[in-house]
Amino acid sequence: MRNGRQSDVVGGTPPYTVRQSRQQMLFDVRDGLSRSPKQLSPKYFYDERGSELFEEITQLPEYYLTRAERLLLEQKIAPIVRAVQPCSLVELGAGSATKTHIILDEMRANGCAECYVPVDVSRDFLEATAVQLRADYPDVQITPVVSDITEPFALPPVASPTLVAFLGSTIGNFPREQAVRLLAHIAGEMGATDRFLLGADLIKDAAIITRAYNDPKGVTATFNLNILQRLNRELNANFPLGDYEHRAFYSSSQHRVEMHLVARRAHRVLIPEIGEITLDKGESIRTELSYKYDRQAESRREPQRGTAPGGF
Ligand code: AVJ
Repeated sequence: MRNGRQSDVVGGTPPYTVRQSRQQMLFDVRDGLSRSPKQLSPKYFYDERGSELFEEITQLPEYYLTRAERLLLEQKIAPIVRAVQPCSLVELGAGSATKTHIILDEMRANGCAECYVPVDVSRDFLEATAVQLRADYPDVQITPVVSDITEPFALPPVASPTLVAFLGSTIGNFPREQAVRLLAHIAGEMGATDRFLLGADLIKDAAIITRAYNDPKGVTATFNLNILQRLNRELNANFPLGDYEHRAFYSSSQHRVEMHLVARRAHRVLIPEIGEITLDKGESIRTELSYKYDRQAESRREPQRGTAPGGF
């Protein structure tokens, strides 16, 4: 990897930290709730509770994404590692370490696993992951980076070649233009021998997708509502949680899931540092977009972006 831009990093020693994340949160919340329709960035789902709830989602029978990706990784990681010969693994939006084990084990078996750099917005989650992985891989240098990948981020220098993994369909949260910008930024951080591994959910039967975001146990609903609970806790807001309903639907024309919180009655919310927000009955706050990809369309698009498909 190339050296990261140090201005984006506070302090020279790991874990690297993002500047003023509370200021950023206030800015994003003020901006999102003043739009029409109102929206909140899905990156704010992942406080400690939200990360736990997401873990729970990944174990639901309806949520096929995580299981499908794990199976694919298990089946395909050997030829990928053989082709790339990576010595470092950078994992964007690291989340839990299950997939990390699959990749690091294969790297080690292939003869080189020097550094692992998990990059995530959730500091607590990252720290826990780092502790666990240091125990499992005492010979690998583990350098967590607390960073918001929706903003330009820097990476510490690590041994080449680097495999940069962006898994879990996190790319789905970004509308086309932002996704292209993010991928271009990552490409700019990569050296000539580094390679990129992307995990994205594919377009499929609408009923299967809809079910994955509307589980009968209501874990996804709780995960969705947790974003308001977080604003109540961290920004002293007074969102009446019981007055919001979880709604998630798939748009076949836009190839995306939309997740909303719908107000059951008209009300006002006060966020002291932002002001008063008014919601009509039935008005919604959009909390997430989850784009589904098309393998053919992506490989047709890739050459135009100046990257060659890896062929896996
Ligand atoms: C982590 C963004 C891939 O979009 O499927 C799960 C988040 N939202 N259930 C997704 C999520 C509702 C998830 N990603």
